[in-house]
Amino acid sequence: MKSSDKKPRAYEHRIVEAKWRKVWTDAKLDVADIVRGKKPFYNLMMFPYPSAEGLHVGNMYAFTGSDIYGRFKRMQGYNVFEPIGLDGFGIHSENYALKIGKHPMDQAVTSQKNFYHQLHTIGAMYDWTRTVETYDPNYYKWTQWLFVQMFQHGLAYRGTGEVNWCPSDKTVLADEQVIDGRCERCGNIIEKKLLEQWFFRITAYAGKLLENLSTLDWSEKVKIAQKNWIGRSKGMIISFKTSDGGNVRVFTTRPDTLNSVTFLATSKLYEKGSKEKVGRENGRYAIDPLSGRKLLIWDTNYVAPDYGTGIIMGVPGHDERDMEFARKYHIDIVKKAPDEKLWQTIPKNGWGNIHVNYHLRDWLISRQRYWGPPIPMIFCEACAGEKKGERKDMLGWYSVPENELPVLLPRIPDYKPGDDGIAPLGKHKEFYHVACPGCGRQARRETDVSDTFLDSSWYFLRYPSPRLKQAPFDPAITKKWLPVDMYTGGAEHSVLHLLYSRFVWKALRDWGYLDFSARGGPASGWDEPFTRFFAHGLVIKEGAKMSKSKGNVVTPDEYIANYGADSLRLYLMFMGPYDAGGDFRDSAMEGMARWTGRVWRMALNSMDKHSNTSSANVKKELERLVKKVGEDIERRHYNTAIASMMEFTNVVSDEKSQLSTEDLKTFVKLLAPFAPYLAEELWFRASSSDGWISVHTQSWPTFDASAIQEETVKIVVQVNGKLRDTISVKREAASVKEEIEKLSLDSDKVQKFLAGKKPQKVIFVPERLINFVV
Ligand code: ANZ
Ligand code: ZN
Repeated sequence: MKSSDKKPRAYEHRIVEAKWRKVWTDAKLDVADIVRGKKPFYNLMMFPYPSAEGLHVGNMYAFTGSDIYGRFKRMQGYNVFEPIGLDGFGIHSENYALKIGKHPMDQAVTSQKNFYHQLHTIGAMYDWTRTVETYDPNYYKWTQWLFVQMFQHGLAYRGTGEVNWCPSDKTVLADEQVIDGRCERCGNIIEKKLLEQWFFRITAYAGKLLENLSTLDWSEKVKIAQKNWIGRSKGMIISFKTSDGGNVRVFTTRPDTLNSVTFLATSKLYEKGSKEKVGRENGRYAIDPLSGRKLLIWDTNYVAPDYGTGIIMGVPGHDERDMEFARKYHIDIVKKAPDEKLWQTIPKNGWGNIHVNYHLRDWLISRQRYWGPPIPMIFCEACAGEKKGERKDMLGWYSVPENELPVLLPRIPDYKPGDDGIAPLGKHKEFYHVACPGCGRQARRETDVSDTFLDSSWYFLRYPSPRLKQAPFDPAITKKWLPVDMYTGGAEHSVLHLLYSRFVWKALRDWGYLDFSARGGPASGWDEPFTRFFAHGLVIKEGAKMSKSKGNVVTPDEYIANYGADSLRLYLMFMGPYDAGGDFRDSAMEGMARWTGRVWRMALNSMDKHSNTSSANVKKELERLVKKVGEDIERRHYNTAIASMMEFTNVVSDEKSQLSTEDLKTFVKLLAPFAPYLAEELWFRASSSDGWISVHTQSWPTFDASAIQEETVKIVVQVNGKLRDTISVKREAASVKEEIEKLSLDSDKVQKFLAGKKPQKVIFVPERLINFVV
């Protein structure tokens, strides 16, 4: 491209954006040098799931914040890999297809087109040569492979369990997908059903999943959520002798209250949901090892069958729940002081031992739905009868041999879920009739599909080598690019996706598929898929959560068309700190578009003047800006970075100010991660050379720390958003709202505009601005 192409005066975002998209694509600007690139930096954003026509601004908010960080890292000299794909299998996408009455396979094609089209426009530096779609057979072949590995390593098993059944979605849900007794997706009340299902033994990793949390650089609230979900409890299993010559074991976290035990309780009458405690005598009694007294055993509904041993010692004197039960059934209540010594004496006498229990449950992996990877397992009735099978503990079951993967999801017309708990594929003999891999006789394929969270538990391993045929991921490339350096996504995934991914990662490592020993071993944090995780906030629309039913979903398309992708990016990021989200308002969006225009004019002005030096105030302000924007990006306070850039344009717009072309270019670099198209166009115009070198591959500006150590700070004072005065204060005072408020109100200029009225609201931005609203 030649400098002579540098054309129009007005900023025409449509033309500029289209132009640079093409130039960037042709130059492969955003294609990471996966094999040779030095200083790899894997900047990952949670991939979207298509559950609507397209993305809304909430998605764009999330993607933009992640992209700014990636662009910043690239300018710091890293080889940044920023991939994108679609989590397109699973209940979200299937429900959407069902709703609009389209076959999920057809809808997937439409969704992919729409989503990718939109994602092309938002100005993110995606490597479009490495997309991953979970419904692509080349991808789910390896999701199935992962299932087979789980099976072969004893981590996948069949279990009959009381499962959460959603009568509306007609499927089984994992505990994590039930919120306050209701389905996470549709809000309907969950029923309980006894069904045989596939589970992954995530509980085998409970201890490691918990321990490693402390090594992670993650948002604290997310770590706490995982910690609570895993729920470690240290206690004791105590064994009581029973009247029929046997014994029962209880789990307690309070062995020190054994001296107040008055009964034992089982979970025989357990049912989730009932509030009123119910019990009946079991007929047997146990012996209190301390006093030798008889303790009645009660069958109750308030002890959970799948926690601890499923039996408890009742200590009404110290435990609320036991108290309620004891009152109702007139059981003795004893309240002796807890005895710390019991922690030693109980094991010393052989009555019990220390035991650590976790609240985490195994991962229920099967779904009686259509839109997912068929579970790659085969059951042979004949082999089961002859006590044969791939695993001794699961007679009759065989995994599909690797060379027969993928088990393709067939296109069937009756893909809707049924009321009977039978998966749609279970009505298709041509699918499930298969020869037994063990004996060759007729056997039956599993007809359930796997949970979407399995699809997304490993996609980040696939991204760097997405077209690889012979393995799920390339070992050498994986070694170079993983773990993910920065992961960004919604806090709502704190316990689901983020826990499953960690589990899968640890399992793969234990099986020998991941080797990071050269990078320092588990203790240094390579034991984890996501070194850093940042939970972004949510966008609301004029005070309300964006939702279809409220009709207030904002799609980015019209805003991009009207104002340009850069203005929308800037506006979204200006709403608040990136982890706090913000309220989307049309009027504020327009304000941001005006500022974009101001930047454009400021830049063109500066170029027209060809000045070699900036005025002193501009120089100084720029120095501070470089420091501020870099630091703000690092802590994802994009809003204050943008506010500082706005202030810079204010300073430059002063008549006495001069902005040299060199300093303009520095400003453009700071702007580049936020407004990639505008910055590229300005960079191109301001660069003297004929050859084009992207602003996005320039190095991030540095600053002279000593020049910034000034003592005073200027605070802008506004009345109703209009500049009325500026005051200089000591840096220490510049963040103290009360101080600044007092000083500002001392100003005659401010008093003149307040005109005797009392401010209803005072908006304060530390070290920057105070605004009195009257
Ligand atoms: C006696 C006792 C005395 C208890 C006391 C508590 C307080 P966490 O912290 O959640 O692990 N428990 C054990 N198994 C249970 C089950 N399957 N269903 C319902 N409750 C169960 O809780 C452990 C405590 O919850 C155990 O300690 C037991 O009651 C109860 F002053 O034993 B405790
Ligand atoms: Zn067989």
